[in-house]
Amino acid sequence: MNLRSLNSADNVLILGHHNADPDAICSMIAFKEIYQNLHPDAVINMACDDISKLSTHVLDIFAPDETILSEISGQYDLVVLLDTNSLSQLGSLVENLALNPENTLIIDHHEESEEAANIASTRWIQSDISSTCEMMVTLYVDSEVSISPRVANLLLTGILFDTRRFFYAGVTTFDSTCKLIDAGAKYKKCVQSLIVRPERSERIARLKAASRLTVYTIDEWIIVTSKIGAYEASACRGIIDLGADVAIVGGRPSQNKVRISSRSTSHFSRSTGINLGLDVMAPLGELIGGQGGGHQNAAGANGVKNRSEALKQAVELIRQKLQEGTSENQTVP
Ligand SMILES: [Mn+2]
Repeated sequence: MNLRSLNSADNVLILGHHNADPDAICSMIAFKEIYQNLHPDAVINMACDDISKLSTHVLDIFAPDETILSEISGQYDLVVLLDTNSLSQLGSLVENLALNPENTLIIDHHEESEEAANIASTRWIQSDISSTCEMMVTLYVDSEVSISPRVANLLLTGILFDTRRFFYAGVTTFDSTCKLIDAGAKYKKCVQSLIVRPERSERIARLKAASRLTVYTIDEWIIVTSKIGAYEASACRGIIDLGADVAIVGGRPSQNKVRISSRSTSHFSRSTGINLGLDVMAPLGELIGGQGGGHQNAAGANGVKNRSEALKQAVELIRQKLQEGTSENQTVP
C-alpha cells in the first residue's frame, strides 16, 4: 500500500484496539510518523480506550513524548484503524465516533470481520502476517519513506511482542526485522523493553503460593492447588512455569470475598478437551456463592465463601472429566 496515492487529510485520527498491546501502540506511532512525513501540516491524533501495562512500559522507553488519547471528540477527515478491524474492539471510543467509510482506512492482520467492509472502503487486511508492525514496514517501503531509528525500535518491539519473540514468525517477519535493524533498531533494547519484573508484593504472593502447594497426580497429569491473599492469576502462571499441568489458586482479597483462578497448559487442554471455564469454574460458582467462567486455559470464579472446598471440588471436577474421557475413549470401536 502506497500512502502517497491516498487523498491528503488535514485532521487525522489513528485508533487502536482497547487494552492496546505493543503491536497496536507501536504501529499507531509508526503510522503517525509516516503520515506526518508525507503531510507535514496535518493534525494527527492517536486514541485507544486503554493501554496495556506492557505498552506503557514500551512507550516510556521509546516514545515518552507521545500522547495517546483515551477519549475522542470532533470531526476527522481520515480515521485509521490499526491492529483491529471490528468496532467492538474499540471499546468505549465507539460511542463518540462518527465513521464515514469513505474516510476510513483499516490496516490489520486479524481475520476480516463481517462488518469491516461497512467500516472502511479502504482496507488492507492480511491475516497471514504475524503483526501489524510488519505491515507498517511494508507501508514505509511502498511509500518510499525512510524509517527513523525511533520508529524502527518501536516496530521491532511490536513484532517481537506479537510473534512471541519469533515463535509465530513468517518470512515477512524476518525480512521486516532485517530492514528495521538496518534502520537503526537495537534488538537487545527491544527485547528488554518487553520484560517487566512484577512488583515486589506480586513476587512475594507467587512465592507464598508456591510454598503452600497441594499436588494431585491423576493419570499422567499434575494438578496443583494453592491459597493466597491476592495475585491468584499470577500465582497460577508461576505454578504452571514450575511444572504443573493445571494450577488452581484460591484468593481471599477481603474478609468476605473468595476469588478462584485457574490456568492449564495448552498440552493439557488439547489432550483432554477439558475447558476450565465451562467444565470447572462455571460449576464452582454456586459452591462459593458467586459465579464462574472463562476460557479453555484460563478461567476464574468470584464468590463469598467455601474457598478450601472449592479448590478440592475443582480437582474432583477435573478427575471426573478425565474419567469420563477415558471411558468414552474405551467405548469407541
Ligand atoms: Mn497484532
